[in-house]
Amino acid sequence: MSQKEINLLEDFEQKIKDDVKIEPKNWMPEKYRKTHIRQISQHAHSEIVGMLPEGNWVSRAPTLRRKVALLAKVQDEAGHGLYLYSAAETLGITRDELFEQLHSGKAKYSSIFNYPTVTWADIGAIGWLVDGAAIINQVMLTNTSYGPYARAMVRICKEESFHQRQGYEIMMTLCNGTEEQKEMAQDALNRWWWPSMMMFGPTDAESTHTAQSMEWKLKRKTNDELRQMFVDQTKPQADLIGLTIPDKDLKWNEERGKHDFGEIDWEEFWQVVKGHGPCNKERIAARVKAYDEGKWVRDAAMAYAEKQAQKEAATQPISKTA
Ligand code: FAQ
Repeated sequence: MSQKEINLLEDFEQKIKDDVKIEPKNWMPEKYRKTHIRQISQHAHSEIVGMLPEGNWVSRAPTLRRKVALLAKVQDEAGHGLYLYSAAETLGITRDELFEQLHSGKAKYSSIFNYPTVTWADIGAIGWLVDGAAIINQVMLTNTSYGPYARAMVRICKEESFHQRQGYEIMMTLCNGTEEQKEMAQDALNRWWWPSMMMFGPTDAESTHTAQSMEWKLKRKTNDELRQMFVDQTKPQADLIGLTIPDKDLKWNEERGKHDFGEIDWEEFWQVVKGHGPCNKERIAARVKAYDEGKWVRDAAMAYAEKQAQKEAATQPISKTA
């Protein structure tokens, strides 16, 4: 390493230590750049793939009010994808490259979106549990070390918080309804609980990236710490609406001041991550179709931008171009 590189590295490390944000034009180690492209793009992919299971219910929402709220939520997820793809692009990768990685299976997206939404209660469970888990993970990211990622997360968290409440309100309404509606809510909780627990990723002992990401302050809390927060937050919410979390080992531990909980089926988690979940193929096929069908829109926008640029160049005063 040359003296210049040593100085740059020292300057970078000092910024991390002092909680000064790293910005796109600042020098950064190549591994920091690559790790951020990996995580931010996987996060962006999760947002837009996450639109699919919910989009499935837009036309079947039980009332106009529910339809409007769900439509707004699905549109929000598209917006989150856009901020995050833009943040990833500041690290020197193009949007097309990112989509290619998603479509070819090179890039991951959250395992949770490979499960089907079979009843209306699933929309409640996704808002309550999936957005609930997402917020816990993402609040810490508002304080992450890379500036564009941290700033994107501030707005995303505000919107996720609305999503979580609309989901919980759906569950609450079902629980206050008929016996059949309450059963539907319990059935959705039974199916979504464990996949939601898996969203936080492998245990700290198995996590390949946590140690380095904590050092860079990309992550501020580990996978297991966040999972524990999720359990402690969600259990009283389930109690309040009379639902039972499907985990016989879940109980309050007085000594730890936290809940103990059962073992996650890690075999299922890795199968889903590797592409063998119930809906992996369907999700990727839907994304590829949307990308192909949107080609004319991208082409038209590019042609318009080029025309505008030509017009502007032609009308520029001579003094400016000379
Ligand atoms: N699914 O070493 P770690 C949302 C992979 S957004 C699939 O622990 P890391 C909003 C991981 O990539 C939900 N793969 O990795 C919404 C790595 O593989 P790689 C998404 C997973 O990065 C709501 C390997 O396992 N949120 O829900 C998963 O330090 C409703 C080893 O793992 C984010 O992306 C998983 N669950 O920690 C939208 C938040 N977990 O890359 C619509 C930002 C791990 O080496 C509707 N991301 N893997 O090939 C993060 O905080 C982190 O990336 C973690 C994983 C915590 C997800």
